[in-house]
Amino acid sequence: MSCDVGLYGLAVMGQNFALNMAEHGFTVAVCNRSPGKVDDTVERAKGEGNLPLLGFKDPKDFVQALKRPRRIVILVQAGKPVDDTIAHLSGFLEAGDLIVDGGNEWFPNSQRRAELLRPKGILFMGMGISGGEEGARKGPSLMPGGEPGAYELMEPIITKCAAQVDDGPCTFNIGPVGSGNYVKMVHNGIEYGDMQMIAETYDLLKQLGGLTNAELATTFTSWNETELASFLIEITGIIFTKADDQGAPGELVDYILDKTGMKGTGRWTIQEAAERNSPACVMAAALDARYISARKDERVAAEAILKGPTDPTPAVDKAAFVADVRAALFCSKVVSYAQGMNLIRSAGQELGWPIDLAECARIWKGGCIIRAAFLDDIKKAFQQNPALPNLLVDPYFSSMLNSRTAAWRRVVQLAVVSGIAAPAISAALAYFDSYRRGSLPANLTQAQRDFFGGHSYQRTDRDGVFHCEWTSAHKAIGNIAERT
Ligand code: NBP
Repeated sequence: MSCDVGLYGLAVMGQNFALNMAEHGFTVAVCNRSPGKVDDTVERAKGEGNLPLLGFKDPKDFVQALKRPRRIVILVQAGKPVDDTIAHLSGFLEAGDLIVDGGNEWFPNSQRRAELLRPKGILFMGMGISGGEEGARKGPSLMPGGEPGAYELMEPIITKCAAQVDDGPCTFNIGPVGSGNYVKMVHNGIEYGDMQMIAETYDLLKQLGGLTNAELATTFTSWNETELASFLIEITGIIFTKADDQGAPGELVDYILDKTGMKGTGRWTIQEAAERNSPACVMAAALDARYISARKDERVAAEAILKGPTDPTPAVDKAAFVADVRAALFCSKVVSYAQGMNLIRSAGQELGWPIDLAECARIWKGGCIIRAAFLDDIKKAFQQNPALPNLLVDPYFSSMLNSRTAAWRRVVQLAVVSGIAAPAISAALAYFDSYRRGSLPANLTQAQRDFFGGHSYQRTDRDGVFHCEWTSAHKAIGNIAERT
């Protein structure tokens, strides 16, 4: 029997994505380094409706079971395991076959692998998969970027296996190799930002608003019916209702240590934002918050040394405060997504990937962790104006922001005077206040650069490039352009 597609790597993601493909009618061959997982997957396929899935313990048999041109999805740990797997499998492949790496991979690694395989005529694709275990099984958001012809080979499978939303499957041909990994990386950075901003709203509502877990659950659940409707808001509402599972009184959330782990894709996003000169302060604040959270012992020691505000915490009207926090969260989210979209565009321009931002927003509407109602509005904004310089100046979003800035400011102000850190929400407001100003104090920064380094400056009142001797001991030397 010839199989339609192969899946190598049967941990959480691979096993579930293999079953997803089989459920959509594709005959799937599966293989894994440790043979036990092959048996587990075959058992699951039987148990979940006798799905068309065949297990192979020998990679050569696995490859030979596939119809040509062969399509193999790899879902092993990113980095060296992917190189090892490609080296192993490619020995059995022929020109025209395709390898798809579905892991969270650093995009230059995908580009390097594509180059390595090109002389053999083997196609390569890096495809970000979002949605975790459940998404992989029931329909993830798929972000493919591949060699010419690669998408066409995978299209019949991935358009069926991706999450389906009102305007189609949550996938599209993002562009060349690396672009799919890049979009997935930014997706993960946005995810960091969303999670941090929600954590900040929780802190503010609890510390300043005095909301109990029951009230927090009600608040987040009701927010899920508003412009904030999203997967992360929905699960947050549920988290506050979960009783402790070890028999301690109250809710589990109160017993979880305040240390956040991470696997590195958020850090890549910030490294890339710096590389592309693209502001990403919300995601950077979220990354910093994770680093600070990890230093639990230091924080506990510092608590006894460093003082917070001495003035009494201002009293708040609970209902009004909840409304303000909702507005602040929405505005901050808009800033974060604007920064993520701009980063994708900057990279796309520099790397020669003409990525469709409206389509990126659309494929995040379902299946993935950042799925949210307002992604439809983001899609529309970029559809109406693909050259939109910033989501903030889209007519819909600018009006949403402008009508909420007073609430946003009240929340940040209250956080500051109360000594409650809200780094992502505050950073978002600072970005908004910088971006909306035609004049910034950067004139002074540039003057300093010219003072100590002769870096020159432009003037507001005349053309040219200028340098000045800033102390009386030196003579002004005038317009550099005129001198040269
Ligand atoms: P893991 O990232 O935990 O990797 C485990 C798999 O890698 C196993 O199949 C293991 O084989 C295989 N493997 C390793 Br480790 N070293 C290998 C080697 N040298 N050669 C061959 N196989 C090797 O699996 P995962 O959590 O399913 O994630 C897979 C990819 O998807 C990763 O890139 C991950 O970042 C990404 N991702 C994960 C999630 C998630 O929620 N887990 C979500 C989105 C994306 P073995 O069984 O023989 O040890």
